[in-house]
Amino acid sequence: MSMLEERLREIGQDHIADLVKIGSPLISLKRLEQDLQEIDSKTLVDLIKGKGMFTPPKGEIEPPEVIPAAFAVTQDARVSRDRGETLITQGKVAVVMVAGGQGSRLGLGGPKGELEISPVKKKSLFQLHSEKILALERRYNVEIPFLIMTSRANDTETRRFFEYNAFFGLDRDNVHFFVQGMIPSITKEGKLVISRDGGLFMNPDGHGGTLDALAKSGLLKMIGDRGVDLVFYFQVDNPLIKMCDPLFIGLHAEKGAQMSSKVVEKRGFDEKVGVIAKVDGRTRVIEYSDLGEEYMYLEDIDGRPVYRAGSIAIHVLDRKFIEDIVLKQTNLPYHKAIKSIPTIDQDGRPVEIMGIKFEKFIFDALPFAERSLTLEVKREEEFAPVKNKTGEDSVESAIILQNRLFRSWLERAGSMVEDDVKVEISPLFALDVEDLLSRASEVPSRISQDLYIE
Ligand code: UD2
Repeated sequence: MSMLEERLREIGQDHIADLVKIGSPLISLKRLEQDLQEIDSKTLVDLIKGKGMFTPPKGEIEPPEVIPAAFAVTQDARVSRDRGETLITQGKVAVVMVAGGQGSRLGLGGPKGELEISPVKKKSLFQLHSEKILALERRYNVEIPFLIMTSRANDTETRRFFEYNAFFGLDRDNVHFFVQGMIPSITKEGKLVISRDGGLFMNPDGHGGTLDALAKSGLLKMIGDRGVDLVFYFQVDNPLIKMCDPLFIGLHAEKGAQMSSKVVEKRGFDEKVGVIAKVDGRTRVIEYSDLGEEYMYLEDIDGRPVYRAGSIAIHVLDRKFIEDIVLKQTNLPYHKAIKSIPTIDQDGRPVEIMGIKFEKFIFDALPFAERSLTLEVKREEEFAPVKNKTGEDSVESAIILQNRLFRSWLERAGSMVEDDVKVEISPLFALDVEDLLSRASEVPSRISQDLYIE
């Protein structure tokens, strides 16, 4: 019996071992071996047996402590912002962007980051994020390592896109790509599924896979060697991201937090986002589907949801905290989803079956933090996720929101922007409204046609 066949039988996958034994053309030994290398036997057996799965927290749920958005304009905020700026200037901060998703909900073929999203110039998400980092590097006269998590499906294309666009002006030596892990799907009976290319059907292991992938790629060590203490984490699909927000970083450091989160007020009681809550004294994200109605519809004295701190997937993590999680092999739990899976039937014909996909979520690291901080920010200033083709959280809405924000900055700088005119400000001209106010004399006093300011 070959080693491969033996391993498959050991883990109860006789249906595939039999095909290997007879040398079936449905199987590619190379692919199968490669796929099985992605995952150790113990994890695989755990998945099949349903071990290490996420279970909704059972402890006492309480509202979290949240620093309100209004704090940003106080005197205290200035002190925290200064602290954040100092940390960035000292090179203590690296950026991690998760971009493993394929944008399938958007009908996109390639990486989501290639989506053209800015209102006038139609810059891609990748370009916007890169230019924000470049603007920060210039502002603070520092090099900021930019770590981009891709997945098997989009890694080559993502690298190619950055190469082709000359890294959008960034020093290519500071841009690092790392590929997230893959995890096999199984049938409801616990059987691995053969993929159409003769290996196993696998999917990316979720944004929770970031921590392991950072360690495996050697990049966690690399940033440590460079003196980085903090990781600013965000998702590729938000063009309004306030990159390395010094206030957020400063507050995180002042509190000695290990992992911090940004939130926005939920649009209503039942908006489908995870909320930050305290469970048994530890801060965590509770997914929409796991928050019982008794909590979801709970009102405060102003009639607002008590659990309104909607997570927008922006975090600061201590590098040491990540190291701890990885070194102690604190496995983040797997969340299950029933999905349609492409495979082949006995005769090699393509079919779809319903099976179980597994994913890990980054926010499941939160309860491991002894200290964490939650900062509320204004949705219209920092959050315009691109999830759908049209309607809410779409390309359309993200363009409207960016345009609206730039218009508000220009109006504060004394410019009159006519209705129905689109405006866009390059991050390299002004990263925020304060930047723009300091360059108000360079801004036209009246804007009557679409304008890109660079
Ligand atoms: C996520 C959060 C939701 C809210 C929202 C904000 C979960 C389960 N929910 O919703 O609470 O914070 O984001 O926008 O996370 N990604 C990878 N690899 C993966 C999976 C995802 O890199 O294996 C990236 C993906 O490219 C994207 C981001 O993670 O940038 C979020 O993925 P999503 O769009 O599937 O998350 P969503 O909309 O379920």
